[in-house]
Amino acid sequence: MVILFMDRNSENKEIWLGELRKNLPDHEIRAWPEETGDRAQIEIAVVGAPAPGELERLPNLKAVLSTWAGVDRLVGKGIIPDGIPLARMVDRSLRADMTLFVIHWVLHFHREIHRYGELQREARWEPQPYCETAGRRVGIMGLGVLGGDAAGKLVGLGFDVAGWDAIERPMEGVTGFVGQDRLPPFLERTEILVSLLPLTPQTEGILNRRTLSALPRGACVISCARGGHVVDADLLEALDSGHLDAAALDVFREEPLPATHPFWRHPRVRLTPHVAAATNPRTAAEEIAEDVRRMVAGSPPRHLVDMARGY
Ligand code: OXD
Repeated sequence: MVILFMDRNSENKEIWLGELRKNLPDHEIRAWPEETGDRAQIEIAVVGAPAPGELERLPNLKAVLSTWAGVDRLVGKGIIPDGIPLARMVDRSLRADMTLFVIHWVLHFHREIHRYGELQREARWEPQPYCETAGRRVGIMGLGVLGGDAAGKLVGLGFDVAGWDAIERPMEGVTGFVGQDRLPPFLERTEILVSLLPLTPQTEGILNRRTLSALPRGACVISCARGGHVVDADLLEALDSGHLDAAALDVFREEPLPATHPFWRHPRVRLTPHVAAATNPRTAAEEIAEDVRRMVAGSPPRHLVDMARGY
């Protein structure tokens, strides 16, 4: 098969091409735009950020494989030609990194490290009230590949974990809350909230004044999926009023986050530049190779996106 690797801004282009060629020695891997060649020969596009309109120009395209776990930049934007299946990236390395990132912040907030940081600056020796791990209520929004992994590992560490999702995804040890109606009780019991939802029209702005105020006073928020989940002004208000204790933010509506954004200097915000978990070309190329082999054998790729649902 002829496979086109398309990414307008991948810093890792050469690494990706090397890994794809290593894992798919019997297939031809071309780099967009310089090696595109005869467009009619291309059957699979492996895309990060494809140029708008480019995929429409591939008349024999059979599937688009995303190098990103989140496909919100591809769905509903007129980028994927009608009827062409899109698969999202499920990369074991990205999943493991995301889970470690989440665990880092859950432990940080659980053990009040953010508060000790403030106290240290004022040379105040003030042990904070003890909360045993089994009594710490963590809530994961989105129990898909990433949220499910983080939830399972947090259960393993002994936390009291609940998960909220639009669809039922039962998990051992995790108290499940399903659908809009069950969002309020999920929030009411959540002291540390982790957002690992896909970004869709239904989840856009889901962390807003109403939902944040449903969290118990002193709750902490970890946002590491998409910045579009957060209504920035509402989060700032909840932090300023003291309703929320702290927020760890890795993703933003605008990236890079503009230097003037109040998140940068907010004393209760811990901020990282969208680094929680990136696709690792070494492991991800193995996943892409597996999907290509499936397609050669006449099966569809795995992890197909439901275009109507948006993930
Ligand atoms: C992704 C990401 O979706 O890194 O893969 O945000």
